[in-house]
Amino acid sequence: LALAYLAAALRAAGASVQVVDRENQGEETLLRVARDLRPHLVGVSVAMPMLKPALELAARLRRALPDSVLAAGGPLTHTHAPELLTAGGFDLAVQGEGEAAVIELARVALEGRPGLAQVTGLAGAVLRLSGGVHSNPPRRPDPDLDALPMPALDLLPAASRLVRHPLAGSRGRAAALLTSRGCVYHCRFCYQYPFKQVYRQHSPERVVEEMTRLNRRYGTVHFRFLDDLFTLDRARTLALCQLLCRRLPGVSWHCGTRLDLLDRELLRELAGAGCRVVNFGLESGDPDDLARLSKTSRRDPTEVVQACVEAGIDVIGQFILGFPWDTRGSMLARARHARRLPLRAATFWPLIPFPGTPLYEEALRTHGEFDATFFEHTGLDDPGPLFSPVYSPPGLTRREVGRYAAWAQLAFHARPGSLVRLLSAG
Ligand code: B12
Repeated sequence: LALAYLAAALRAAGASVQVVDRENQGEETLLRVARDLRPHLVGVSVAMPMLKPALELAARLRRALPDSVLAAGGPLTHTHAPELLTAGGFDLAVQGEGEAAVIELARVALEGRPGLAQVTGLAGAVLRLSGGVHSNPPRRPDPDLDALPMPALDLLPAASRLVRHPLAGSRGRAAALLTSRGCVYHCRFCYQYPFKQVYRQHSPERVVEEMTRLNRRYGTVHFRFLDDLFTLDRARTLALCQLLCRRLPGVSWHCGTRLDLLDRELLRELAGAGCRVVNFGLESGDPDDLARLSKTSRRDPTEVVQACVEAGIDVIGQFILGFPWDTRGSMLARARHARRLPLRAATFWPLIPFPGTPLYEEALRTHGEFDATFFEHTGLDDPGPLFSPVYSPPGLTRREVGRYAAWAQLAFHARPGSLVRLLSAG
């Protein structure tokens, strides 16, 4: 979505834009397009699991396009701008939302790399100057999301635009959408960056308009809402559901939210408007764990999950294993708690303490096994840390945490009832 939002902003400003999705089209295609096009500006979107591949890509782009401006953006620029500039050879890193920034940057880039002298005025830019790495004042989050053009999904390759999804039917494809940006909570495992902490939302009209266009153009009947907190504003959620019932009956969708942002009436409305699945980061069933994660909720998970099921909405629960204070017993208890909940599916993730999160600092202080620079030597092409843990609490090895996560997953899904629920998805 980031690429599609940036492309839409540039296109609305009159630029000619080409998007290449390295994940789906591969790096060779990306480099071939870059060589053929010789663009003024190449922007690369970087999140933590992509640091290593992004640095390697930047070096190849630099060799292929010595005169183009190379810019990095995305969540990682908030903690790793110096690395992107020095190890990666990016000309600059842009922190914060990119829609306005990329237009200003494109104007500067028309003059090629010498024009970069002017980006000293670009809010949110971090760049190399003779005196070292220099950070401009921060960029303010865009206050009016509806003023942003809709993401230019038409510029993405088909495979990135829509993905297969069980709820989209056998031939159907699902589209991703954001109806809000930001989050008001501060869970200690989550990467917090300035613009994420300012919650803003699209109007229900704009959301339904975007869905209607996707439905007409691509026949999309299932939508994935990627918001951090889809139901934070109850009144807006209700208004959105009512509008969806009137304007797009028959579509289905799924979203993610918190236990304490749902009630029975809201659940009825969500279900009536096409919500089929809600995804919760449940993390743990033990209130002490949740307090240590700064993720307290006064709601009982069993009661909320049951209310979802009664409303006709399936629930997927995400759990974490390997907190700095975890023991074998506490991990087993967490897996047992998950099995007692009427969930459609559950995922048990080994904790990845990401730099920029309070849990990273805590993991460094405990004397567990911690490959604290894992992101420097791994990437999505090598999804090791997503499956084999980078951290284990004192008294446990990383391999053990990985085995507990695999076992918890198996024990959850190998039950006959759970298998039936999983296979009947859709
Ligand atoms: C949807 C999502 C997923 C999806 C899809 C991921 C994907 N690859 O598309 C799934 C569920 C698969 C997922 C998985 C993971 N995710 Co995730 N995910 C998100 C989420 C909720 C939304 C991403 C999104 O589309 N945002 C909307 C776009 C518009 O925002 P954006 O990407 O930040 O882009 C804006 C700016 O950053 C900027 N910008 C971006 N690129 C560029 C480039 C240039 C040149 C410029 C100028 C500007 C610019 O402009 C954009 C528009 O304003 C974010 C949290 C969030 N709210 O953003 C986490 C988030 C990106 N995920 C995160 C993590 C940690 C993961 C996992 C590693 C989790 C795990 N432990 O397994 C995995 C990694 C797998 C992977 N393939 O990447 C972290 C990344 C932290 C970091 N330091 O990089 C985030 C930020 C959550 C968090 N707060 O901790 N994720």
